[in-house]
Amino acid sequence: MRTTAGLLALLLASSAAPALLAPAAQAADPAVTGSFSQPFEEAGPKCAKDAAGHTICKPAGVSAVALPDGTVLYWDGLEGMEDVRYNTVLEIGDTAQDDLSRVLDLRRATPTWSKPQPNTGGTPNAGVGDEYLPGVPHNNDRTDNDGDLFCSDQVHLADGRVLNVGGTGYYLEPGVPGVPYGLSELEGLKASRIFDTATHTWRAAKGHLSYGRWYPSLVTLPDGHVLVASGVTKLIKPMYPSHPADSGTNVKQTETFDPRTETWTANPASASRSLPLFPRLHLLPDGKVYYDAAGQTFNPDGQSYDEALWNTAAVYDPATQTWRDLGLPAFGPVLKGFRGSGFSQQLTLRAPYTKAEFLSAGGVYGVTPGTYAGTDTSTLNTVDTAAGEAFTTEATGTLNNERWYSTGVTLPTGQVLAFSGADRDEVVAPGSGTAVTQAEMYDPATKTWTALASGHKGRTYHNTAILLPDGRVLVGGHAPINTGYAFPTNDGRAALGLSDAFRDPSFEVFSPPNLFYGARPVIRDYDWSQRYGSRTEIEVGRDARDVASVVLVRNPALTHLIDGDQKVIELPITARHGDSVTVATPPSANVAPAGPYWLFVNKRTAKGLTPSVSRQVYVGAPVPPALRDDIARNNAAALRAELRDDPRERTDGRDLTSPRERTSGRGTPAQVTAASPAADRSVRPATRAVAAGSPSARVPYALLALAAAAGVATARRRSARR
Ligand SMILES: [Cu+2]
Repeated sequence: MRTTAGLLALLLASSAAPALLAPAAQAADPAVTGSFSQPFEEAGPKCAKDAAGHTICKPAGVSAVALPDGTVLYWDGLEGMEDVRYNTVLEIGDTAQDDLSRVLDLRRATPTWSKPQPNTGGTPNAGVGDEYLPGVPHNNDRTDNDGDLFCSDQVHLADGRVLNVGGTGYYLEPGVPGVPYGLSELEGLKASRIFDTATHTWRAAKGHLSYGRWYPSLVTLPDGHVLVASGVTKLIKPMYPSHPADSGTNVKQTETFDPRTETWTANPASASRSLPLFPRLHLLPDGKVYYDAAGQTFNPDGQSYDEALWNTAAVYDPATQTWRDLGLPAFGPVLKGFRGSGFSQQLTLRAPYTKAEFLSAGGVYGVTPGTYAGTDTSTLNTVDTAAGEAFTTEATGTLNNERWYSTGVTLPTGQVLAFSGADRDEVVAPGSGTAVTQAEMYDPATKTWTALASGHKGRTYHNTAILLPDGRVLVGGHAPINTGYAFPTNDGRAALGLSDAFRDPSFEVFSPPNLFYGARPVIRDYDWSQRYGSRTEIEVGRDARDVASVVLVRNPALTHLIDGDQKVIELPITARHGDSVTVATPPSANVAPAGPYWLFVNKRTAKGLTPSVSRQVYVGAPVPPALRDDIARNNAAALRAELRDDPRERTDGRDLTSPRERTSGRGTPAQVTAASPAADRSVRPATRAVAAGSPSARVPYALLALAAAAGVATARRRSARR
């Protein structure tokens, strides 16, 4: 499946030229179906034995984080499955190994990979051994599977760090030292790790959790603290003789992380709630946390004695540290209740930021015993924060495929895409499903799903899909449980059309239909650090009159179909000038918790909205000093490529003029509706940012200087036209 370097270069070439991405063989109109690139993966053998005889494979994208430096951090899941000889349940506690991480760099024509250090994320304060059953012998001979990143969750902190929480420790219990068979146990780690984006290194956070958590969910709170909920301490035997009240269910207690001290605080009992694994949690624009009545389950055996509670959507108030039930969501036109292994995507948040909408689709119905076949149902839940979190729910149009474990991606233009998955539950019966490779798109205007192009590779269990800063989508992953919980084999599977029994380290890049609607708008000048409740001006050249909306998209950090911080925030346009728009920044950290966001501008076309390539910005926080050079360079390179690829820019070959000159003589301050100093055009950008109390200056100086140095011809004629 490796393509030639030349083809790859073409396929991954400038995002500003999406037409290049369309494979020649694809007859369909990409403006209707979108388009997948050919798959690509790291060089080298797919798997090889190490000195100890363990199978080491190229990692698959089971978790994926879009870093603010423009690269993608990802790591694998279920490494060591390949070494199971007879039965996964009896052996994986020994054959498993700590999963490996990678950084994928798609910024140049040819993708490159590097290895973060330590590559496994290290083994900080692994909780393994804390919860052995007294009197039961165990085998924990292997120490290289006690600090696995697999089954952790992660969010961006406001300063360039990524917080990673939980994970897996493997052992056999009962088990006997020296004997590689027993009953496998997967114990949730108390680990909390920090990934430093500036150095691409992992380290332990200073504090660790009070509860070991396997499959927890994180949500960043408005004050910058991070809430962790759910996860299980022992997946197979959740029995805890030292704290028996916690037995038989997931971790109900919640904890809160302080990013300054890197320590965790246990929340009071009122903050506890029984939740599924990887609960679908989101921050509401009033600062509370919403549970979308969905998560991961293990049908038909069940997981917790109180699973019935998971059917109810709920809201958590961090101020009072209490939960409140909201109601039962629809599951198709008839049923109500819990959705397992489906995504939950927040739709575009619009001013006045009181209506939060969440789209979930696919997966399986209900808690234990649940169902086995993937569903085509899709549900829209709405929480009205102006009316005391009033909850409404409706079934939308159905998917075009029955699909389990499909990943959702909300686009800057508001549509939601669904990728990958299988037609049935591959945790209930691993290897029994057929891959669903067709992508689909939900239109919030019509509340219907449309079938799009199909990907090249089957990606059933542990797939990922994340938005990229240029508006495309990185689709990857596939790390299945061994066939029927036995050993991995593809014998006979092709004939039956069943999913691949082996992990897949490849990725594909999907270009959504909205990238094929004609020339995309170009962000030429903007604030790379935005404070709350202010105004910010974005220069877009001649496209200003066609700008329909400006949005912020939180940098993705996804695993298991959930990104607790995922949001698209539309910024109201308060003024327009000849070549720029002024927008209101988010009113508060309730709407946009401080941290990294991509700024997109959406332009009206005859076919619909087409987004710009984004610019990396920070909201409510300065651009992290250690990342400033990277971000400025990336932003400049994006602008350079966009201007170079925009035929409308190939005019007189003149260099960029200085931004100062460019800023003067445009629209007058009187055209700006707001009195905000940030909108006062009579002040030069750098001065203006300082006057506004902005923690950082505008980016264009470095950016434009770089662009000018590259000799990019630009549109001085914009001024001439005015
Ligand atoms: Cu998993």
